[in-house]
Amino acid sequence: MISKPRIATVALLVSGFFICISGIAGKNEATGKDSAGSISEDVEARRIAHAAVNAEVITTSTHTGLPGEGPPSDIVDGDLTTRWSSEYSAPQEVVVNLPKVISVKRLKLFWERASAMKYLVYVSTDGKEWKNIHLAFMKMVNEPVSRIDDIDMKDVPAKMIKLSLLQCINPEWGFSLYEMAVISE
Ligand SMILES: [Ca+2]
Repeated sequence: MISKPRIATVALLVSGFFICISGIAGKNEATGKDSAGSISEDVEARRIAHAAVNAEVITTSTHTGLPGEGPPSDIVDGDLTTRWSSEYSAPQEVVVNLPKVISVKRLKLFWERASAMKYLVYVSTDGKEWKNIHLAFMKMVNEPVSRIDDIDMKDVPAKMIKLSLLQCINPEWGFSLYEMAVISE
């Protein structure tokens, strides 16, 4: 008669302890300390809609094998957490082939820290004649960091957009892009 309530009390205390532990784990997720919880939220927030999503991409090389390094299609998958990496040499090229000719207002390049210090942007409506739109030449920086280049494309008509990547910020690296967002409106 006496022992049963004691067992029940112990069981309550034990279950209370586990509830407490799971409560702490839940708090960690909410504050971003739990990786599984915070990553899914970031992925949701870090998507971008643009005119080149799922377009064909051709690159002169691809390096995979290290964490995060992905195929050329990662350049236009609309996901700011996936990225393409070239072989660790320069120069390299990226060509995005849109489904049709569109008027390109802006180009947003989301670079990983292996960014291009010097590069050219070309456009073409037929893949034969190329027009140079932009030359970027960055100042040397001490600490390579990821960055976004927002380029005014002046509503140029384009079906193909080519990045001619001439010089990496670190000569021992290649180039790595999270996304090449093509903005048409
Ligand atoms: Ca991506």
